[in-house]
Formats: sequence, structure tokens, C-alpha cells
Amino acid sequence: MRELAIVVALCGFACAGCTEANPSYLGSPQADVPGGRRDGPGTSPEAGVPPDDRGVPTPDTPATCPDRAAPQVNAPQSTPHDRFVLRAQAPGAKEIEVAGGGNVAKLPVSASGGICLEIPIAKGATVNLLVTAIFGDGCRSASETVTVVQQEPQPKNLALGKRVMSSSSSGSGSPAVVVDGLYDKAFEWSFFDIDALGYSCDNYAWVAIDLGAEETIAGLKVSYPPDPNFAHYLRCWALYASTRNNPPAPAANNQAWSLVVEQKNQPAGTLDITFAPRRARWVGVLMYEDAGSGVNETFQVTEIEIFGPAVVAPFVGCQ
Ligand SMILES: [Ca+2]
Repeated sequence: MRELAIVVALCGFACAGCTEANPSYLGSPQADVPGGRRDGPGTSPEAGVPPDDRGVPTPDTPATCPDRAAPQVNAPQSTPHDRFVLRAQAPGAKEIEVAGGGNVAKLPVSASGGICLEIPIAKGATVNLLVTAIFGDGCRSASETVTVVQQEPQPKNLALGKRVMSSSSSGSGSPAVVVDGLYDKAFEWSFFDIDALGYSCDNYAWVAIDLGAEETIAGLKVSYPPDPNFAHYLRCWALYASTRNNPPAPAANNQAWSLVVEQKNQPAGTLDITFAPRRARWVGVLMYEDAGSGVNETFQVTEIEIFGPAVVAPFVGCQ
């Protein structure tokens, strides 16, 4: 059975940025502020007392109402979209009330006993709603609380916990610390490199990560120890990708690898970039030059993350 589908401008209690005016089919703001049941057993109407949020019955609410369960509500906890779908079921009810941010919508239930709403939500906002059924006898059910957060989709770190290979290093332990999801320990590579002719991006250390399967990659993040004077970051570096299952060590002129992105003068601080999506089974980072002086290039890396593209499924509204 087709359910009532209405787009409602309901704002969360702490919502900012809601620009739509109170639609005509919403109750007047503050006329029916959600404050819990107003029709519970033992309550009595106070003639002439305007509705408020103290649990006082409205004048047209019966003096005694049976206990009725809250509507069954289906809504996401979070959404990447600018609206979300709220469905509620309360068989036998006359209306279902959705209240939030000082606005109230009362919608007649369909023959199947439900409603469906598409509710706008501002970027980064949290919407809090109370959903209550209203029956033909004027009595109200208990209320169901709904909280929905709008947040941007988080791309998945495809490197987390995956197999790591690297050139010989000066570090102790395993280079797997760069894919353990933690930022506490750095793994170190260091090699002798005289830049007789200056800054050269010639010799390098490398680290390669097996993503475990061919994936679409679209981002790289490299993290370092939290030292304000840190010089052992990737100043000159390159990211390569391979779709082979067992490629040789990454190298600039190896046909098993293709260049994704390179930087010859990366500034200090966490390296965090996105690039055009491409397929890769392995990724390889070539580390040419740090920002220190001396006859060694030394790199200390706490974590390497490879991100897939942020995927947002199309919004599906009330059908
Ligand atoms: Ca780590």
C-alpha cells in the first residue's frame, strides 16, 4: 500500500541553518512542544490551561487514556545526503505526529497504518525528533525518540592491516607498523645519499603495500611523529600502483608499475592528498628526499593510508 509521502521541514532542537519556513501543514511553532506523554493514566485536563511541555493534557484530550506503545520507527542514524527518510508504523492510529525543533507535523496514517517522511537535514547537523501516534479517541501513544546526524561519507582505508614489503631499512621491528592503524610508533628508513649537485630525487627507499585484491584507490595519507621540528618527512616522493598479483619492487622505470602522483617539494606536515581514482592491487611509495641536511636521507613514518573513493549511494526517498 502506498504510504503518505511528504517532505517536511523539521529541524532538530539544536539545528542551525534551517531556512525553510514553517509549512502550513505543521502546527504553529511551540503550540505542541514535545515533552512526553500528555495523556497518561492519572492525568487530568486543566480546563483553560494552554498546552505546554509539562505533560499537561490539552483540553481536547480525554481524561483517561490506555497505555499504547510508541510507533515503530525506521530512520537512519546518519546520512550523507541533505535529507533522510523516516517511516513510522502505528496500526489503528489516526495520525502520527513528528515533532522537533519547535515544529510539529501530524500526518494521517495510510491504510497500512504508516507514514513516510522525507526530512531535510543541514550539513553537519543533528536532528532530534519525537514520533507519537494519535488515535481516534484523542489519546496519544508513548513517544519514540529519533536522532539523525548528517555526515560526509568516510572513505575506507584499504591499506589497514595489509601486507607490507620494503627496502632494507635502518628501523627495528616490522614495517607493518605503518599499516597498523596507530600513530604512536614510527618505522625508519635511512640511506646514504650525497646530493653533490643539490636536491636530486634520485636514490630512494621504498615501501609497498599489498591491498589483497584489486581495488579502486583515490587517496594517500602519510603520517609522522608529532615533532614540530620534524625533518624526516617525504619531501620528494612518488606513489606508484600495480595491478599485478606479485609485482617486483616498485621502481620508476618498471613496466609492472605506473605512476600515480609525485611531488618533488612536499611541505612539512601530514601528507594527505586525493587523486583521480584508479585500480591497484599493490601500491608503492618511493621516498627520495627528506628535509634534513647531511649525507643520509632518513624517513620516519607512523602510518600510510590508502583510501578508496568516497562512495555515496543515491538517495532513495519515500516510494
Ligand atoms: Ca602505525
